[in-house]
Amino acid sequence: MKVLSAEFLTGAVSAKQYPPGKLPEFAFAGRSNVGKSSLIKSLLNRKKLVRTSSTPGKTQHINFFKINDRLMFTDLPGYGFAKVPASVQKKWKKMIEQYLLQRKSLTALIFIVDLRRDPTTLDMELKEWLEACDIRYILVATKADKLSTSERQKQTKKIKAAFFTDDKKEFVIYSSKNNTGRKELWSCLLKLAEERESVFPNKRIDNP
Ligand SMILES: Nc1nc2c(ncn2[C@@H]2O[C@H](COP(=O)(O)OP(=O)(O)OP(=O)(O)O)[C@@H](O)[C@H]2O)c(=O)[nH]1
Ligand SMILES: [Mg+2]
Repeated sequence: MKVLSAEFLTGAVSAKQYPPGKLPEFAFAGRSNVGKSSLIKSLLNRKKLVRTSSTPGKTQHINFFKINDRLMFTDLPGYGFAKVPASVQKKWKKMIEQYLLQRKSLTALIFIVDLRRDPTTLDMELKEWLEACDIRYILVATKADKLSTSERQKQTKKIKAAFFTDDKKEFVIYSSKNNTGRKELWSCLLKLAEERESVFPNKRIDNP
């Protein structure tokens, strides 16, 4: 797969700083250190991405990337990192919720969990909130390379049981280390982007 271009546009903390929302947009969210930035890099086949850091809890903005003039990706701050004070986490939560509720071009959220771990209370709170607000999400369980085949199956069952009551929801097992799941996730993203474009043909899907 070729390397896709990712142009860093801006890091925003409030709606007035968001870039224009003209393209179908996908946001990447999950617990701190779960592998959000690695997943974006794996999808784009890139080793580096501006504005990603190896220090957990460092992503404090909503970082907007334009992908090949076709899509937008946003890397959201991770939640639940113990070293980030509760007051800051509260501020981030508000910032993320505002973005998810207001961003009209948001096509789906890529909700990332660690395949090795049982979903946390914070994961479940986000799930409930997304469902209550009717925000579409694709669940991605990453770091699959760290598990054996039988452990993968066991964890997949647990995660599915925690998230879904039926089998119809979008769910992808991923590894950013060896790119397991990349093709599947891309086809899911492109399908949703096309659906979105057909609803808004040649139309600016702008900020509120
Ligand atoms: N083996 C393996 N390691 C991974 C995978 N995804 C991420 N990692 C590692 O997990 C650590 C955290 O990954 P990041 O992509 O920085 O996580 P993040 O969610 O962006 O972290 P914050 O932005 O700080 O919330 C890094 O050491 C990555 O190399 C994976 O699929 N397999
Ligand atoms: Mg990150």
